[in-house]
Amino acid sequence: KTANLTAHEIFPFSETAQPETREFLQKVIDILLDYVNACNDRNEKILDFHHPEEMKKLLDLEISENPAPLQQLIVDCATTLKYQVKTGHPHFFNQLSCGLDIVSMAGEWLTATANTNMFTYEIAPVFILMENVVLSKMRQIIGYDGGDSILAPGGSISNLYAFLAARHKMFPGYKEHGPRGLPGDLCMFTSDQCHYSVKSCSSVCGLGTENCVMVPSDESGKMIPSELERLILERKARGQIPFFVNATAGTTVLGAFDPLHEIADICQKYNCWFHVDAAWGGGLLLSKKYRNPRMSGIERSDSVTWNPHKLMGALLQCSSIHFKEDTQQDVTCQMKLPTVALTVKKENERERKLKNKIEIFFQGLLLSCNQMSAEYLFMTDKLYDIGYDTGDKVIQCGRHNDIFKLWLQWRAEGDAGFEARMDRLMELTAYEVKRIKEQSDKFYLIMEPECVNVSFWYIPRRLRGSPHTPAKVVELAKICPIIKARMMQSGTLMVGYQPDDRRPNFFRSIISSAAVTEKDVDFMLNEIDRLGQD
Ligand code: ABU
Repeated sequence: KTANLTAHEIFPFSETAQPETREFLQKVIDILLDYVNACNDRNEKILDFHHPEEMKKLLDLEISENPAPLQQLIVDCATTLKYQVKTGHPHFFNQLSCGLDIVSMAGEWLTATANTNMFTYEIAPVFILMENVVLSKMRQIIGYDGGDSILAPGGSISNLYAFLAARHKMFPGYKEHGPRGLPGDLCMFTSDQCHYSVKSCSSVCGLGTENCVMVPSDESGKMIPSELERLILERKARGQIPFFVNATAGTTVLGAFDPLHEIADICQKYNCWFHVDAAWGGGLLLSKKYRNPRMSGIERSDSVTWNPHKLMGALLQCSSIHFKEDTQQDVTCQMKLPTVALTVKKENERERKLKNKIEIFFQGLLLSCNQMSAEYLFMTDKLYDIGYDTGDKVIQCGRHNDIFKLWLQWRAEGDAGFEARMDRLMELTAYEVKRIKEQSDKFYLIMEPECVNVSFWYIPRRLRGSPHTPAKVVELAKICPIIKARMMQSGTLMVGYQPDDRRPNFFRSIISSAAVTEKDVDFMLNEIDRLGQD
């Protein structure tokens, strides 16, 4: 029926087109379901790789003057997924976000259908309440009592929110006066293994990357606390103001966890904001077995980034930033506040700081930091409690609904389900390490992993049996891109590789998909061996 129709002959253009609209959507859903089946079929390839110029020839991407028929749109949907990399396939070990959780995906479908914006309770009442419940649960798991949180578009932006809140809390004059509102030159600290978004904060927020100090890490990729202290003192001696320290709980490449208690002590000593980027490792907070000692001390932090779209398997994107600072108006404390009018006309610096303290207290740190009070959206005379409007707490206006898929998935799993999931991912990682060690003629394990990142080299036949020298490592590193290219051309497997500060290219496999089994781990190693034949 829909074959010759165009989009203007179904909803919302034609109000009588319920059957045609349903038929069109049903066809699209069939394509999606076929794709879900293919993602879960180990005989299917992960990808059908073509170079960009070749791919352009296989696709018809032009937007023409006239409307394309619905039939064409259905073909377009099928073609798009035909060439999409199946990140949910059990042989996809390439990214921190692997897998295709069916319940979370159902949530994303519903989210797309509801098509709302998360800035006000007015237009997203159920989703806003869900966000409150889930984020408050996550803060409790971190070990915060109270506090505030927000879902942000990715871990990099979550880290940026931490930076902004820290600067606002410590130097409230910046919001109004920019750099002139600062008492001096700020600097921040993070390990040399951190995610690059931390350094990006220093550039985006006007410190300059030279004032994001990279603290050396040890052999396993953990920040060295004594080096942090040494560098803080060095910058102070130069007259700078250290104000922000980022610790990483699960580094991107090696999966290392910085020593949080020792870093917290240093932050306390030098009055620095203590942020933990647990975008990657955060999921392990849900496991009694693996949470400690990795994450011990996280409860002492001022803020935490945690991405459910990584270890927890929520669909992209789903990233959260959590703050310890309580934002709820606490009636018992109101009495203790000095009676200073919030609208001081001619304020001196002391009054301004006091006013800011009071504002932060009453409104919350996030709101005080980011609020622009756009009256067309955040009216103060609405019929409901405007404390539920989240839009003025964030630097974006429109905010995607990332909560429903996570809420639905958490309902489906329960805390116990997520805990079992974390334990299983770690169990599979241990299995991979064991298999690598059992085949030490073919593989070289670079280090014992703390997370689900496994770092290794493949040893081709011609290099087997010879001592592990720097010259041999140079050769092993050259092989990584060759095998990766073969993986992509054969379409059977995807595992990432990269160099780091200490070594040239090596493989980093990630097990963060609930679909992976021991058989898939064996497949990965056997396939690398097959593709690595000289
Ligand atoms: N933001 C970290 C994602 C990188 C990765 O998947 O390897």
